[in-house]
Amino acid sequence: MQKTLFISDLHLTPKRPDITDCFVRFMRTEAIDCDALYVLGDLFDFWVGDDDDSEFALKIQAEFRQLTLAGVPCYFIHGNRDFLVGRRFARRTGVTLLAEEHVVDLYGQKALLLHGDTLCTQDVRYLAFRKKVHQPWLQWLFNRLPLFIKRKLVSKIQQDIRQDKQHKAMEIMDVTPDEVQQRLQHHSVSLMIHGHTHRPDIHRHSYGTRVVLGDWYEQGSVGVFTPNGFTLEKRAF
Ligand code: LP5
Ligand code: MN
Repeated sequence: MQKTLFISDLHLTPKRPDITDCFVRFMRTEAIDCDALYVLGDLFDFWVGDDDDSEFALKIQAEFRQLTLAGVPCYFIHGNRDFLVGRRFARRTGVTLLAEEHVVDLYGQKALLLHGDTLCTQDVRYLAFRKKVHQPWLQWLFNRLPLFIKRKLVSKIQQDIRQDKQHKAMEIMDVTPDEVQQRLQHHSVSLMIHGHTHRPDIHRHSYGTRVVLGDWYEQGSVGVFTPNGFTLEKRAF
């Protein structure tokens, strides 16, 4: 059967072997049979850089390598937790890194793919933070630090900003409808697929459809696109 699979917000970490096991099962038994796999960001809980040579980092990369070697095209859009996935990761895995907004043709229907963080325009503190950490010169500098220093820096920053998120209202952390409409119009498409908000749903509006992928905190979540349409499905741990 023709199908294209979408996943996001797995937040893979060595601390959650249950998520990793579900992901490995998904890759080996399900993704192996699909036309293409799209990862729409936050695959990792945090990715400190392509120099991460931990057993865990290598294991996840090996799963993608096996899939692409088997002839399944894999694509990746950065999330807010894995914006440091880079060219070395892509080379090692055979995964194609896409721009932050990518239009794909799915069996004749065009769809705009993105992580979803940039749609939350009310979250101005996050967007300012994002702008900072996306500066190429800062990433260049950060990538040259030893791995253990990068890990320390990341956990320090994570600690420092944890409070900030706790004080945000839920609606601030959801997409801004006007922004959704604008991005669809900009790309002249009527379908958008994203993750990030962890509020899986299919929203149908007069100006288009917005599919939100689910996270992998308590189960696997997969967006399945076939020539007959889209379904959001769960996979038990
Ligand atoms: O993913 P989720 O749902 O938990 O939260 C996101 C937003 N949070 C983040 C933070 C990352 O998860 C962790 C960042 C670690 C940073 C390491 C940087 C290493 C340096 C790299 C240099 C190249 O993405 C959260 C959103 C939420 O989604 C919903 O959309 O609200 O945003 C925040 O909480 C961000 C705060 O609001 C920003 C606070 C400003 C603090 C300024 C610190 C400056 C640090 C500068 C770093 C160079
Ligand atoms: Mn995210």
